[in-house]
Amino acid sequence: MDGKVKKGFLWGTASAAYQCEGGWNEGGKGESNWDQFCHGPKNVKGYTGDVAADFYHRYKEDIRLLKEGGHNTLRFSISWTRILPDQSGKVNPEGVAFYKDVLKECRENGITPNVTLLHYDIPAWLEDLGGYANPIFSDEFAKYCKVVFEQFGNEIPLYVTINESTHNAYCSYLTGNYPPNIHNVQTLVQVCYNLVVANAKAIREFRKLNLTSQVGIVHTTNTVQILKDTPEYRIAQRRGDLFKNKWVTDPAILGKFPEDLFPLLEESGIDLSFVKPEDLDIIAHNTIDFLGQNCYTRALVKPYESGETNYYPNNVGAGQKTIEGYTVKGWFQTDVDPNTPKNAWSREIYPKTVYDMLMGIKKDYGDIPVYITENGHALYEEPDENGEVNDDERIEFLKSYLEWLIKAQNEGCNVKGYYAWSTTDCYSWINGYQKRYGLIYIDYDHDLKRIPKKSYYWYRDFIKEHTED
Ligand code: BGP
Repeated sequence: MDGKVKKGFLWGTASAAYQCEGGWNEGGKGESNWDQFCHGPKNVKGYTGDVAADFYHRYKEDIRLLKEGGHNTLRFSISWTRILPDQSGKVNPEGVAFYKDVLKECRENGITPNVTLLHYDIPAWLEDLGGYANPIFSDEFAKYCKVVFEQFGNEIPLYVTINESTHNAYCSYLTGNYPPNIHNVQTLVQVCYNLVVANAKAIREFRKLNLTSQVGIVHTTNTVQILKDTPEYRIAQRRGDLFKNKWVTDPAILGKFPEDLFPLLEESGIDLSFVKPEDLDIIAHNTIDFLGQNCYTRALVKPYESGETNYYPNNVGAGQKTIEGYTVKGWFQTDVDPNTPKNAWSREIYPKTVYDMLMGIKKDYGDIPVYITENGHALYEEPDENGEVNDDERIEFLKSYLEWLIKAQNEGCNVKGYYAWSTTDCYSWINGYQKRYGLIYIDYDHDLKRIPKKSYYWYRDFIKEHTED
């Protein structure tokens, strides 16, 4: 496959505060739920983001590397507790100054910042009050967003309210591998709802300021596919799509929940008394300007057979042979295609999913601008005897996904940017540091030295060769 993307396309990489910043208690930062969890007894593996890739102290070096790598954008997130360290709501000037410096560095290096306000790390005090499950969550989140919009205004051209609300909710309230480590389907549904409301309330604050910036949400659309075309499989596919995607993207883009969602939830025994008409009104009037899509793989589903509702991630790596997946009682469960390759964390490698996803968005939502806000390949890796990291497998992965992306843009999809996950190696939630995604290697044993991998140079050349003049 050949082809180029249109001029002005954003090419970059992505990261998140807890995973790359470090400096967990520096500069007046308050404690987050991830600090609390990683320092507590439930963190059985013992890894923390206390230092991570030390972006907090080395952002200048990292941003310079991005420029040299031909990037024109960077996606990163703001740590809520760096801006508002405690419940008083008092702004931390050192936290604001840190992000102002990062933004300045981006500007001076021709890097457009794409900034996420919530990438999994909420204040520990809020977590102690029930976190996402507490109905006050959406108001607290909107208050924090208002501060960020006021402090940074048009310095940030692309704001993302929330990263992967449902994935976060499934891990936190279904699998229980993320804090607060709960398994409760009723609470899960309420959390997903609260996050939809939180997104809309944040957008309401954004609109009040009449900024020239744009605001979006980042979702991970696993395009839901089936291996058999029967009525039962098609029902499972629709239910999978509701569960995986539509209860985030429909309200964010169309301003309303899918019509079949609430009846199906009630049929499954969920008490929906937390749904409030005033929330639905806020959702209806506060929709996004663009959609961020994290794209790793598709979701293959089949009709429900047995088992309780759960999500089975693979935080073990090569030692775990079962495929990551879902069971949603009465709705659907994960299917497996034995013929496709899987990575060491049992995730299916299926490059065409980016094309299918972009085509699906075009069909369901028309021309809404889309950014692929994450796409990447996890590997166990270390430098060879020459000190080089030859990640040919990652290059193959990125190349194949990008070819499908270019094809989708050439066929009329409004995709405007692409971010490889991740900028440097960083903390992988629960997995720790052996699971690497970066285009830049971090030598954790030698002062966090940065070593651009082969994929970093490959990406630089790919950008040059595949962008229209
Ligand atoms: C996405 C998250 C990222 C990142 C990535 C890889 O879901 O938005 O923060 O972690 O997945 O996930 P993992 O590190 O679990 O492999």
